[in-house]
Amino acid sequence: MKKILSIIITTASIIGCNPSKQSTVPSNTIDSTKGLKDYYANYFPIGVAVSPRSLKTEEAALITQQFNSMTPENCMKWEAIHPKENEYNFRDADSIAAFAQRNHMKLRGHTLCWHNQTPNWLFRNADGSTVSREVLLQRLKQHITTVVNRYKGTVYAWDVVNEAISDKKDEYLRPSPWLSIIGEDYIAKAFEYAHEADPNAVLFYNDYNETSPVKRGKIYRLVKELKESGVPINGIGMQGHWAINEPSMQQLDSTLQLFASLKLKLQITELDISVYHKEHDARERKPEDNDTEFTKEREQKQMEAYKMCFQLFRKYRKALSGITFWNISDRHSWLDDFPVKNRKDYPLLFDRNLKPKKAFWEVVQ
Ligand code: HAH
Repeated sequence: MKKILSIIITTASIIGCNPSKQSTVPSNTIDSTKGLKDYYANYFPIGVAVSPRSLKTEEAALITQQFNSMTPENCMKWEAIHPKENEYNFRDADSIAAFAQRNHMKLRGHTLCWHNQTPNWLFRNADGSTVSREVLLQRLKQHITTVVNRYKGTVYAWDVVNEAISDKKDEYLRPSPWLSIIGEDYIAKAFEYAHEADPNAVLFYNDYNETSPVKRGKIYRLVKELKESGVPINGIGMQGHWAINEPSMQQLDSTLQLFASLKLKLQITELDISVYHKEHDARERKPEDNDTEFTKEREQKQMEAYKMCFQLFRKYRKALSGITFWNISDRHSWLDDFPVKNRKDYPLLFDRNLKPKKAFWEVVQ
């Protein structure tokens, strides 16, 4: 018997998203009238990860003043946009898409296939057993087709596969239900489905810890093999979750050089620079973590790190087609909870009052 899918589609509520309402936003939240996007107009678009809520607060004025591209931080992830098999929730993503269109901003989609922030039903049959390769491919195709189709013409680029590569030295792909149920070709399939749904979208493989010599070698290999076997992949997204002590200039330079040599698009998709020393694994907070002030020393080190990064971004301007910050200001960052739970971080160019930090002036100089 034919299975009838009843898809509940929640459409955008545009209430509260009217740009004319922005006139109520205090104009003194920032001193300069020129934004990052203007300073870098001849280089690359400058983007920011946003939540639907941020577009209804005073942060909205900062976003439109500083940035010409956006990425939804969470609301296009599988668990948010497709929480149940027959239920899509487009409301939040729609409101971000509408804001981008109204303000003539680019929009990146994040992300179609990932091992995190996925709902429980995805890998299971109704009886709780693990789905077959065929069923999971069918679900992946249906999801990608639906989501990519909906934002066709608004989302110009997609992070198609996120974080498929292992962080372990001797392991190539990350163990995940995608890999164990479908096999290695789940990556190629995701790109094919996305390309079929929107042949004009720019399709990225996106990953973190991309400046590590071991991991970048694996990313290079994966993307090169995909490209050579005719998979419709257009670019590499380097997340860029960095810190005051990592990567070094040499490390970042050689990574950009290596990826640029693939002659694909290259973007920094999730930039932030933590004021703490880099740690890669999540852990609980300890007494030693109590020093969480944004000290002069941290400010200085972060400024130098941002300066170095943007020097190199300018050097590789021909290869780079976008730099996106992961969150807007130090008011809120995902790093407030990662890798150390509940430890305040200050990783962005705007402080908690939405004022540009010293690092901002270093970046735009
Ligand atoms: C990124 N992962 C994700 O791409 C993004 O969707 C999320 O909002 C924040 C960061 C980085 C990461 C992780 O999730 C787990 C361990 C290390 C790094």
